Amino acid sequence: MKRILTIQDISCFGKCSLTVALPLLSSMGIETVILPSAVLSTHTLFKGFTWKDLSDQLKPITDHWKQEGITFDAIYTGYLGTEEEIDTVINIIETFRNENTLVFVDPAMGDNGKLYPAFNEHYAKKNADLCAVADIADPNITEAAYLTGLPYKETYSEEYVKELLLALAKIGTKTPILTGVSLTDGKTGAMGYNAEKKEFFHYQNDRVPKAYHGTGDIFSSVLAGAFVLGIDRTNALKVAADYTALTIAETLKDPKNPWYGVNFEATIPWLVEELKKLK
Ligand code: PXL
Repeated sequence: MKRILTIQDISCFGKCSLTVALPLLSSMGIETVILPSAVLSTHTLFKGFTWKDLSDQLKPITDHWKQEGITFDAIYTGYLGTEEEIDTVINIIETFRNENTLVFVDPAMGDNGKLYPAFNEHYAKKNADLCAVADIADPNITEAAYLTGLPYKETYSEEYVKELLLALAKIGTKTPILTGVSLTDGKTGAMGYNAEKKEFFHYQNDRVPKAYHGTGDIFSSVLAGAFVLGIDRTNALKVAADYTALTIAETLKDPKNPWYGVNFEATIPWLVEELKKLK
């Protein structure tokens, strides 16, 4: 069985970060080791959330794992918290990485042209150091603009998407993948760039007309899991994008659909079946 380490916060309530990554990766048949970067009462779109930074725990926990000889096939990072924490996480990656380890970075820090409430531009720039050591990084357009210093655009052409991808590759990411890319009306998806082979690739599906919090984490978890399972990049993008779209559609069907996240629990059986076809 493959083993992945995922480093991100626990938002106790709110269906994002570790509370979606752990169940999704486990249901994909991957042993999932978690390293919580912080504990919050809810995600930061709720008012009055509590936040306990766990930066000082990362080193002692990972030192213990090292002593135990624990290794990982992949390391997947998500929402972190502070600039110092990003440095600690880079150290952890360097300590545990070997030539076969997949390093997947989701530089979760903003959306729709804005940073999440807990972050500023300096933190955003610092994330470029983490993306520099990534095999794969999957920012959305907002995050890519902050990472690269290129302007954020609401409406854009394929050229702009490619420009962002090339700038991300320049930072050092081997295969940047931009999420939330819409190249045709009514469609959305992702476009990637393999810097070594100089190849662009993309997948688009029908846009479900509602934005939900936590869908970036769902997409990243399934995408990271698919790569860990050795699924090729086209099918990895397809399963992650289709699962996310299906989950949003399923959530909209629920008369009591939660504003703060999606009903990913209801669509896990689809994901499990789909993976059987791809493995
Ligand atoms: O879904 C990204 C995310 C993760 N963790 C926390 C967040 C957010 C987005 O706002 O607030 C704590």
